[in-house]
Amino acid sequence: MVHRNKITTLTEFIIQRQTEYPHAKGALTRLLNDIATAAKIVNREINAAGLVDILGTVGKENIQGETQKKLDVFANEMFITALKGGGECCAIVSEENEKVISFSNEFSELGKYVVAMDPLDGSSNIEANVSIGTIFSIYRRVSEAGGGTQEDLLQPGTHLIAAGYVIYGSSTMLVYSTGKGVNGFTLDPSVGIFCLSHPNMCFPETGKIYSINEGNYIYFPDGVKQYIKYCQEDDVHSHRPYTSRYIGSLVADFHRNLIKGGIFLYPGTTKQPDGKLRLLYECSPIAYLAEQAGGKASNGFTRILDIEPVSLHQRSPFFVGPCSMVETVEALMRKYHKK
Ligand code: AHM
Ligand code: MG
Repeated sequence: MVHRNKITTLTEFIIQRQTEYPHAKGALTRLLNDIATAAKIVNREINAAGLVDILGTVGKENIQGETQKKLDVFANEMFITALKGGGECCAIVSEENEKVISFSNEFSELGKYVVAMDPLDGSSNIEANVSIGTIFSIYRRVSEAGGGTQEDLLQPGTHLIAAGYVIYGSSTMLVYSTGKGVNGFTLDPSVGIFCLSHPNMCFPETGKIYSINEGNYIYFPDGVKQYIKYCQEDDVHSHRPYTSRYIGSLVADFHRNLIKGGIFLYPGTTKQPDGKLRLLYECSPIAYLAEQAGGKASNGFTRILDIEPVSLHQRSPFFVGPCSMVETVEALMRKYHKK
């Protein structure tokens, strides 16, 4: 007789989790389902990208001065539509839009959550068929009523209610946390359902991978240069030299490091003192997942989740991975840079 393990779908899983909160009314469950539905549609479009004329740029630049790809625009619109239509979210900040998108229609203004998202991260990789991702953060609104405001979105990561990412890779996965560990779901494309495949994801205690764009080495702070030197030294006990792996797609680099054990670094540079990655929809949600998986995330001196955002698209240096690896970078940053 063939014994099969019971399949747990994402929908079943989030409903089960909701029962742990006796006063919950299901709004967060519905919001997560809205995100999952949009992700499936974006996934379908990404898979078709090589077949239809959707690759390439729209020709416009987004507010960061980067060329927008057609799929960025599509993903952005898809998530906005899903979140607006779902009615649980009253405002969004997206990498693709300068200002807060506030839902003030009769239906959505009841939403008690706000979402910060990067609808398609790593989009410079699209043409090369390299993994890309969606990153999202969910906060409870702080304003009383009406459409959500900037104030609702400028919250530190310590206020996060949930965060996650979707990785569009060799298989598509949704990985999320509501503050009780991290769980990963793989999309079964034949039936269009996310199934629990990676329960209770945890960082290995330490790792052997370091991920950084070493092409920028000349511009790195000395603490980071010293850390790279440390990674490349020969030391049997700490399994050094480490392996260098860098995709250039935050979700894919983080996902691999979470599974295999490794640190991701995007430091500030002499050219960009705050680095490249955005606090609200890249660093904070990934930091939240890292902590929930037993790891750590820092800007070199301060815990990412403790940073109080002052603007929607602010950037932050970012170091994330197993605690021991991040602490080694922090020690070198403190040694070489007084703060
Ligand atoms: P994007 O949001 O414009 O796609 O940029 C973010 C991406 C991250 O996924 C990745 O970690 C980083 O940019 C790579 O940057 P670089 O090419 O400078 O190494
Ligand atoms: Mg991005």
